[in-house]
Amino acid sequence: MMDITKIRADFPILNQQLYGKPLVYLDNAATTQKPQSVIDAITHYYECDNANVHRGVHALSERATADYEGARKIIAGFFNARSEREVIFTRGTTEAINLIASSWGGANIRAGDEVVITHMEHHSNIVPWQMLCKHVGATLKVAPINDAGELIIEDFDALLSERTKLVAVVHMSNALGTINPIEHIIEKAHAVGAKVLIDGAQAAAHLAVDVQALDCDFYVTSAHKMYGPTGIGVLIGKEAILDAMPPYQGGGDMIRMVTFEKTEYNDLPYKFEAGTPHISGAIGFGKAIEYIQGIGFEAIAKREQELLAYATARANGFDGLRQIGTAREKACVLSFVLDSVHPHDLGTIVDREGVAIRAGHHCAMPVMQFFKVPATARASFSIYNTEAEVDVLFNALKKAQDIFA
Ligand code: C6P
Repeated sequence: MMDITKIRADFPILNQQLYGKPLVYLDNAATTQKPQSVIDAITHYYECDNANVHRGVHALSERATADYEGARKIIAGFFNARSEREVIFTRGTTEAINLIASSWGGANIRAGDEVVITHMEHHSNIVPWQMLCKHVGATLKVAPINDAGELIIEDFDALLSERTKLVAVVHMSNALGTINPIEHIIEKAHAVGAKVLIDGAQAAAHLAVDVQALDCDFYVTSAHKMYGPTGIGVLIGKEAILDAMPPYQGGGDMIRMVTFEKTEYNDLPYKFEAGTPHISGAIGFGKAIEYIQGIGFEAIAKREQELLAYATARANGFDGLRQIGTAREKACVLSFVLDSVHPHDLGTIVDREGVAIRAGHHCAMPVMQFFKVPATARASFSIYNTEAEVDVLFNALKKAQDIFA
């Protein structure tokens, strides 16, 4: 059994009042809060070790480099990458996808080729492919979803052909909570010779990910949705594919030798890490992963499913509430609209009750278009949330409904 009181004590930000009411933080899909261990690791770096990495011969630089590379090792272990060479630090999921589109896509996608995505993608996994397809004359194909917000698997399968060069799919939808059958997707895509990119921005804090068992070609995620800092994320790719890709950005650290005539690029992973990296971010990311490992995915999944079941039952019994996203395989996101209240008004009213939720299109406008809503309200849960907090949310929703009645 998870000790929620102990877990909540790890997150200092939770212990505060807003408008005289206890903070109820239910916007975890946007970004999770950070445990003290992550905050301490970042503070320690700036208080004791601050120096640039890979460059200095002095003690501080050696310590900073050891901790930065130590974080890479932790991340490689967490995702079961084959080696640290497969772990590229990026600014986050968005930059990781843009890196793949620009570098791998630029080198491998040609006129007449097809890139397959799904109707439930975040803009980060739509726009870079649209840009690439437009640039090279390729076609973007979109696999449809059903009314529950699930991928229609037969239609996805039917989209694949020898023209498909890449399948780019979200592991867990931020707008719906749907968990996609990525094992099936990867197998089918590989059968037609396509590479597969999995957008793990939402999934990585909730599900164990083993990139070798999955056999995906690229897996990307952001630390800030995994109890880590903002501005840092990771691209994990198969070494042979990364090796063959041209650099994404040029600059310091990504080179071995430079003359005005030519440049020799550095080995992996540094070939893709031009410039001074987000050192404290990487160190904080490593600590965040250790925090998750300390709890374990079995306990995390059990607790989050309990919370989702409780919130879903409350939603089912709430007059005038329509859930958007009712997939059978779903993680802890409750997206919904109320008959009488626009999601933005709802967000503002529940905020006055101390409840933080997100209202909007969640950077997934095609999902809103599919469900014919301008926006949804979204409560997203984490290990530190409680059933009592879910009750506070529903009391606040009732209040909003009464105001607009
Ligand atoms: N979703 C949300 O509130 P970045 O911003 O690069 O860390 O992550 C982008 C991203 C990509 N894919 C998915 C599935 C995501 O959920 C996100 C970020 C946040 O839902 C902010 S829009």
